[in-house]
Amino acid sequence: DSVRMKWWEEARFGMFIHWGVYAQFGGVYKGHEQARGGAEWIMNRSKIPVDEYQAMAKQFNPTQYNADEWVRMAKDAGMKYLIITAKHHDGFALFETKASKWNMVDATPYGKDVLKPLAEACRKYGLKLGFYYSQAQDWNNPGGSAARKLMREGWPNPDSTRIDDYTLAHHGHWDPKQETASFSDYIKNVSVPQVKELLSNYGDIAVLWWDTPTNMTDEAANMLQEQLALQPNIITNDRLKRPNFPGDTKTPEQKIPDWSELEGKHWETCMTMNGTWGYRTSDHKWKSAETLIRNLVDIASKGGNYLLNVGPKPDGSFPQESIERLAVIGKWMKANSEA
Ligand code: FUL
Repeated sequence: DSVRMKWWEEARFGMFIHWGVYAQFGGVYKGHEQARGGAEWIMNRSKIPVDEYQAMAKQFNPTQYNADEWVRMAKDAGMKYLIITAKHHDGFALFETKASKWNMVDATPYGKDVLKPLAEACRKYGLKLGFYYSQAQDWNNPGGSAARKLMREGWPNPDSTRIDDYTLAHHGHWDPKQETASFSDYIKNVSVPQVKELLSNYGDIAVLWWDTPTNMTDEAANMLQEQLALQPNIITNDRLKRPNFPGDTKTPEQKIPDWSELEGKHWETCMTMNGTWGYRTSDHKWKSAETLIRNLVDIASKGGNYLLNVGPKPDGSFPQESIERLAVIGKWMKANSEA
């Protein structure tokens, strides 16, 4: 075990990437700013019907996507690993999959698996690659779960009371299409096969980053965990299912834990550079490069890792503000490294 965790203990710094169809909205639905949460939550927060959300993928054509450039920027910033949302809560797979048509190859004009070139670039530059996978929550593949968020205080939709009543009566769902399969069918037919694909088709995968165990059962968690045997050295976090599946790492979100709080444990603080994980046009609350460097030093000195997020634009490029901050961090890293 200590051998398996060694690279992770030494890594200290990684890049998180949140990218998917939600980038296409940029936090705006029908002219209305999304009221709460990260922009990757827009489908749930604004209760966008399944057909409408899926139609947006027909415009998702990231012609500026350049995996080599992404990984080079991470490497130049001093990052040692990269974790990308292979599938976030909107259920959209950035990869080629036989388990659902709701994926980059079949549902977009771009028509290509974007994880393949990323895996190649990571090999080329010597970065470890990890996949974020929303195993339970899925708002497009039928049977997936949905966190119960209401609209009332948020989006000013004249229909919001009706939609909220429906959502309360339907375990967080807002579109009948979401409930045309059972959760266990979803796990069997989408989640498990996709995890199998992710752990089989991209070479060495260093991390599987589970998220939001809404509705998870021990049975479902066991089925997913069994797939990890495909990558014997893989490291997983604590978000598969609570409490029986602790994984290898703790995942404080948007905060740096107090000294001693996580002593003796493996932990990784994930954090946004502005206020959102997925791309949002109106979010200008960027942390300064100095703040980000201080966070990294603080976290490293306490024995943790810093997983710093970039939310690429729909065209596949990084926001300019992220590029600038990565460059400043990289300069500081070079000036302060022993080598
Ligand atoms: C959360 C998710 O719901 C957010 O969208 C984001 O992915 C964050 C890292 O984890 O729980």
